[in-house]
Amino acid sequence: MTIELYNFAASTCSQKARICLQEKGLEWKDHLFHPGKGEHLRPEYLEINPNGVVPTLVHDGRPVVDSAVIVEYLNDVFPEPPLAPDAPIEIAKMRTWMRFFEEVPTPAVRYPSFQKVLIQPFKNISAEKFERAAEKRPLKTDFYKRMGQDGFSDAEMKKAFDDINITIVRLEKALSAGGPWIMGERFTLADICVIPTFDRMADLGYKNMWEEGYPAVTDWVDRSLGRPSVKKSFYEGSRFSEVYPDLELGR
Ligand SMILES: N[C@@H](CCC(=O)N[C@@H](CS)C(=O)NCC(=O)O)C(=O)O
Repeated sequence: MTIELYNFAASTCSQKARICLQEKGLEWKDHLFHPGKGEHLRPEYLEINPNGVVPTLVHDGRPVVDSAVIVEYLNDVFPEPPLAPDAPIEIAKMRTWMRFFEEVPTPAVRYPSFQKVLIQPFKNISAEKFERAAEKRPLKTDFYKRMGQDGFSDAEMKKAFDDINITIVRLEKALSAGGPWIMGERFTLADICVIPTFDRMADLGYKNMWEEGYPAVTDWVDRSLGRPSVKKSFYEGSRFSEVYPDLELGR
């Protein structure tokens, strides 16, 4: 049996897959790409992930793409320890959280990530070179073009922060009524699919968004980041503040 993972160190979607692999106690062959080198856009990689993004899991030679699908797949194929509730109605609730994370905070966190950090290499290249870089992205051309070389508009940034805020408010309600995890007693795929977003926001200097006024979320973030699986997944070099110390991001 072989498990391989194509990923970036500092990618929230890759972190989800790594946390899940760690929770399951699995070993894998790590194909660590560097975003600046463009390995994720090469034809041989596009054969296994036509979206030109990481992560991709390859299990016994068969690729599985999309982080939320990857974690569900791992939980199906390697059921122990379980990372989903037992009752179908509870599984549906967990998936509702996962869908919400996919649609709301996961896209939102890209805005401050690019605005503060990932835009840097694009700032001082020619307009033609930037255009080519945007065009190369199978699913992200529009996102790159909207960012441009000067960054997103105030309106786009506001919407992103509003979406993170909605997530915090909803989680506060759920966690203060139950906990210690999103689905209650059991740590599940729902926690895995959103904790990297919170770590990223903290890394970019925005943890006051929950530390001021949302105690249940604050405790849950600390508890999550303290789990061995999460600690191992955020190894040295998997946070922007470590990769780009000069940006003084504020963790
Ligand atoms: N829906 C995908 C999204 C993956 C994604 O957007 N990955 C980012 C890193 S977090 C990426 O590969 N970006 C490449 C690029 O911007 O060129 C998933 O959850 O796996």
